[in-house]
Amino acid sequence: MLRILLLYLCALAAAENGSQGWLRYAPVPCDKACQDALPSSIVTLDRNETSPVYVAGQELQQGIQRIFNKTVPINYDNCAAPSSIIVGTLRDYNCSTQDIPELGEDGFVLNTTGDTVQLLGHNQRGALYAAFEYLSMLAQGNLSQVAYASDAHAPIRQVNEWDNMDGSIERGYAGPSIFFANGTVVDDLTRAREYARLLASIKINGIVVNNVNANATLLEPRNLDGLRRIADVFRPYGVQIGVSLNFASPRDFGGLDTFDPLDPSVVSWWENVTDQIYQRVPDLAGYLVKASSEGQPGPLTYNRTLAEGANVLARALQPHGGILMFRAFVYDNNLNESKWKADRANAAVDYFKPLDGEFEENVIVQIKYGPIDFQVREPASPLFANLNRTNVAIELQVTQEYLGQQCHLVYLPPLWKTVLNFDLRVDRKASPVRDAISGKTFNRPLGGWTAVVNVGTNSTWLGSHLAMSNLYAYGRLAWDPMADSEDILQDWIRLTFGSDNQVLDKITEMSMASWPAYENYTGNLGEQTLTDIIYTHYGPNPASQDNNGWGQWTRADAQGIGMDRTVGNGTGYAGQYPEEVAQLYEDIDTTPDDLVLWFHHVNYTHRLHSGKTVIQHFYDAHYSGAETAHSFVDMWESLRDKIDQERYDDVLTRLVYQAGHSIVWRDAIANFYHNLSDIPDETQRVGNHPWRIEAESMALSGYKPYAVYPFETASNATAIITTSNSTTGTASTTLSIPSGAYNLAINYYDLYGGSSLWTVYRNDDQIGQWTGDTKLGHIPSIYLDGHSATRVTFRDVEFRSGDVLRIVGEPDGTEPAPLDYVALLPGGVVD
Ligand code: GCV
Repeated sequence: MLRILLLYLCALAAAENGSQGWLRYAPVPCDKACQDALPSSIVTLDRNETSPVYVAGQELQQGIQRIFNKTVPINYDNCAAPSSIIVGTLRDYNCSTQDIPELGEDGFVLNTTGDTVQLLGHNQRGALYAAFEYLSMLAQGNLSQVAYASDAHAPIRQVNEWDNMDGSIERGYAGPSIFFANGTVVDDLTRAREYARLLASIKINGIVVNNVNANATLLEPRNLDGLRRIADVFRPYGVQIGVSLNFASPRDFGGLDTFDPLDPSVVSWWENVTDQIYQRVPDLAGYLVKASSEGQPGPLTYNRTLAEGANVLARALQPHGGILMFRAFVYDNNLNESKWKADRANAAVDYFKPLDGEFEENVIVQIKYGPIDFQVREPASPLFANLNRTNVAIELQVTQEYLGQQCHLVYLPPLWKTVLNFDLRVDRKASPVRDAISGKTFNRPLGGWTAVVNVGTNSTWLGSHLAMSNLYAYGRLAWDPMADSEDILQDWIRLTFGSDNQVLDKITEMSMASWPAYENYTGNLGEQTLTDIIYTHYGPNPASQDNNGWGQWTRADAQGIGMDRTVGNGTGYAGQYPEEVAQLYEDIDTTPDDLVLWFHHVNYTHRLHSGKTVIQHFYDAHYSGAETAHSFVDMWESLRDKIDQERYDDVLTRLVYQAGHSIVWRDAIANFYHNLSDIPDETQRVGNHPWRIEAESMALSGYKPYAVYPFETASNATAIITTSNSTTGTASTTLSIPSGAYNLAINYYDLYGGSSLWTVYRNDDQIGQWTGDTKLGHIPSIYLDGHSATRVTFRDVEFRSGDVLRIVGEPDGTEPAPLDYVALLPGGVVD
């Protein structure tokens, strides 16, 4: 019995469910010389169990135990011991007279060159960061001698969670909240503590725990008590919590008859609430506010400026040392597309530039990286160049709202770097965006970073093992934006999957190719992602961009496409940049191809710098992107023997899905613009699928044809569904193909509302079976469309001419076992 229990415990210990993220601390081979070189004790310069320095000591002890199987004792007052690791603040460190460099807030020294390993922080947080950085070296088998000081790029390094009080998460793809359920804070904050640890290890120092579309019930006394518990969990890891506020709370929650920010009763209401929060959470980082945007209340309701609204909250925070993150994501979502000069992209500068200098000193304007909304490619927000008397922070998105919702591998740092490194040429001088957010460009005291992360209860945190590279890299870049995307990635791979060279190479290759591939098979040339902006933000729906008030327009018609954002003839957006950049974008000849449709409206036959026409670029990019996505499957499969089964299988399932969905994207976008422009693909791939058999052309019994909307999300615009919700459908066809082995791909629709069962036969032999209930985490759809369109593939199936291929679909719930087409693909063919 004991033996069985031990085996069970070992299995649990070895479970690779992703919950440890990059802090797995897997064993690293260590011979006698290596063991001898390991420190023999840890000196922790703080005994307080809730202090980050104490936590650092514990982390070091547990990490070394797990990596090297060595138990290292912890002392609290023995700084002279040779061969020890000393962790603490510079103030508490008085063991050596050697020169220690000046450090900034949260900075640290890491020195392994002397008798002792010094992990010394400017403050407690810095000491903890040094400990995690040292452990990261050890976990990668790096025992080299290093000595350096490291300082933060900017003081604000936060994550935002869009968690709702009922436990759901807006744009979260990894299950429900780790903080809230049923209107209040959950009792068990174990996962919150593990998250705090992950964040501290990448030097994140703040977390806003609730959705910017905020619910005022957060301010109920029981919830303020809950916030106290959350803060208690994050504090030992040096992470301060913050909260999102609903601007109408004084009226909707407080019972006042107004939320006018200049009304004295509103001012004192906010002061009183702020005092109550700080009584429970004395080190609250501050507030985050989304005001007068997308239906959220704000000061504009009372004809007060955004600055007047922000300042009331900022002043309430000042006595407590708190900061107000005020979002620049303010725009009119009822714009009129018939007006050539209307442009949502203009909104942030239009609203905020006139207010520059009017915000209190503890306000930080939080600006999304691009002027629209986390698209696959956007130019840097011009607001970064337009606020020189206001603190600013950049807002990135780790959660992949418009970028595949963690069901597509998309390594994001290369995208982020296009913005961070973009030179705004303020006053004709070098002024990359990263300098605006650190405060360097305009000599501002505060500034920094935030990213919407939306972790959930899924053991992998983000719903996908590989997506965690984005969270890791976000923290690394917020500390040092000059760090190389690929170097960061490789640290993450070693920490997450080990140091095998093949593993390193393949995951690097896939990840680095992933954003370009995703851009290729979604939206090109600065056209935005082309996902469905009205519904799920997931699958393709290019038509949804236009003819509505949201302002994410492409202005595509039969002749051309693109937003004319020039000053000369368009919306004037290009003129929001400093002169040199404005000129660059004003002129189509100097606008880079990858943003040409962002800035210019052109005919489909317009020739790019690359020499291709716009339309041919669309076609080629989509085919090439889908091929790259398919190559990820092969790359991952080459690692079969090198990755534990649990993670290998999980990742493979997702990559196979992504490969199938990339075909859905490719065909939808290519067909849509082919249909609109009537310009054929030079290489005749679009609309020409020799290996496909349309489901509607098969012999049907219990199935009927169904016209899919949007048309481009079904091959030949048509699918089949069962004739009723309880009728089993059969679709069959007699094959006339050369005999041989084929990959049998079947495109179907996986709808929310049922788990249909499909079975596929060759004559009377069952080839396989699947159900329509893939729970990959993206927002599901109740329709047959580009979100629900899915592919299953059976590999290397032998067929002979004359064989009958038969698919039997059993509907379930409201899902009528929909089928689009089958493709019999010879090896190597992607279609
Ligand atoms: C939290 C986009 C998202 C919304 C989000 C909003 C924002 O519009 O789709 O879900 O709301 O951005 O950033 O406030």
